[in-house]
Amino acid sequence: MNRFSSAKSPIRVAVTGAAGNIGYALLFRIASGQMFGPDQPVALNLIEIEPGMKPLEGVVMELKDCAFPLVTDIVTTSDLSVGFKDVDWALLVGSVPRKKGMERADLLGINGKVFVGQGQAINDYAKPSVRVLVVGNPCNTNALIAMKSAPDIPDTQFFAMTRLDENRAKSQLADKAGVPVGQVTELCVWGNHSPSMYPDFENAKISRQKATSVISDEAWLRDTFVPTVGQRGKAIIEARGASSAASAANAVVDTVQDLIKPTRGDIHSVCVVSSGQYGTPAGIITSLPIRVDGAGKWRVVDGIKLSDYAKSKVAASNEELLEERKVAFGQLGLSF
Ligand code: NAX
Repeated sequence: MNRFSSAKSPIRVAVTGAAGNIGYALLFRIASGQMFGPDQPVALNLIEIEPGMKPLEGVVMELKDCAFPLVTDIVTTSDLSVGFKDVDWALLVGSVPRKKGMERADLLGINGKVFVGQGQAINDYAKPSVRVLVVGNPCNTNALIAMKSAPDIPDTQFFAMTRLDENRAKSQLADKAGVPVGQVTELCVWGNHSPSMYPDFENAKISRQKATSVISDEAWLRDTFVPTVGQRGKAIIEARGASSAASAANAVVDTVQDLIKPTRGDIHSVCVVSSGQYGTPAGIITSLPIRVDGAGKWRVVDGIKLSDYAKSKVAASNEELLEERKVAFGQLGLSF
């Protein structure tokens, strides 16, 4: 440890797909202290597949050239037993993208195999207290597969990311209402991280008032806002010629922060294993409203009233997750 670091022992973080677009935006945020705090040393285990190892060398050169005082060591590897060794957090970002001619079922099967291997390695080599956040798509089902492949790690330590969708939704509402985005609170995205997700505007608040009383144009909320949030990733690809990376990395930082800090007042959208709350199918990893208590334990917030419209949107998104599970588990020979 160098002379600028605190006496805290480092948090060891594995990042898969470390040389990819999101990895490039994410690693510098972790290393600078934005994820775990300005006095928390971090050790980085950067995992890539063979073709990614060379670009990863370049990323590591840049990380070193930042001379981040909090970074205690950096491991680069394509060996999962090395990459997940003793990690406190596993951020599973790498995933095989859908290519031309590839069916959705093919993608579920190909990535499914990857997440079986990663889940098994996490089970065998990570700390038992490891927390796993899956970003690589289809992230809910990939997280479920990793969870099923890691029987010794509690299911409650597996998450998938919908915080980017929450942030996108908040920003859309803020723009429409003409307020700073920080005024939009209690906005939960429900369901699958896919265009079927439901950003619950009916329970959201704008400047502490019901969002629907600030934005009374219901047709806009249902027919413009909801699809805009669901299609935002596609719109970014069309405009930028590349998929969202900095905002995705930012959402990874937000999600980890949400999970390590006690929640004050607000709620957060995180995909967690359902135990049937709000009629969601138990056993799938779906986005739900959560809060974290003072002991660092997350719980699904109860008492949120969903309208029949909201219930039908949430149910449709969860139906999609059941279908993804059926297809992926069928191909992998896993049982529910
Ligand atoms: P890139 O294609 O730029 O990078 C992916 C990296 O992962 C590559 O460097 C590749 O070599 C590596 N990789 C592939 N398979 C691997 C494996 N088995 N082990 C380790 N590394 C592996 O994609 P990027 O833009 O970084 O996106 C990464 C993933 O995030 C994609 O699946 C993407 O769809 C997903 N996203 C998820 C979001 C979410 O909100 N949950 C939003 C952003 C993003 O679309």
